[in-house]
Amino acid sequence: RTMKVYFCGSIRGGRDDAELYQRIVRELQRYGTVLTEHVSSPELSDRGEEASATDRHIHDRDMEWLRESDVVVAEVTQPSLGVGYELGRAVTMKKNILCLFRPSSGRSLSAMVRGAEDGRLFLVKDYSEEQVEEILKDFFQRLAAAGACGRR
Ligand code: 6IA
Repeated sequence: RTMKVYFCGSIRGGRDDAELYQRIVRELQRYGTVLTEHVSSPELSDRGEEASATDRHIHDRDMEWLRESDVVVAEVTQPSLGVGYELGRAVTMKKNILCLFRPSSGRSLSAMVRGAEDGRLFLVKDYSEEQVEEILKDFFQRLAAAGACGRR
């Protein structure tokens, strides 16, 4: 079956990188079904709200998608409480996790994310925008080689 990918990116934490999220999601769609495509939506502001969806609904639905997912890819340059929370929950669920951070931002990644790297299930990759394709290709190749594809 096709791999299910949970993409994380900042919403209320700030939408500065929304365009980059779109590029990443488009690339991820080559490898599987992206459950959280809306995170990259250009129509979505940092208010991150829609009239019908309460925050509890958003949280519960996202947790269900997270449980269903085979792999979690997070753009972590723009600090976001929601992304940090998702990563913590994903660790407990023993998901394959890839965090993407751009040092060119001048920011310094949280020790709670950088320090979670274990070289196996939790990977942190410093990158620049033009490396997105290459890094994802590499990551999914390794996953396939490790037989992690499609396994829960
Ligand atoms: O704290 P943040 O808002 O920056 O957290 C962003 C992360 O939490 C993303 O990776 C999302 O998966 C999740 N998240 C936060 N807000 C929403 C949301 N709002 N919808 C879905 N996921 C969210 C309403 C958007 C609307 C299109 C239904």
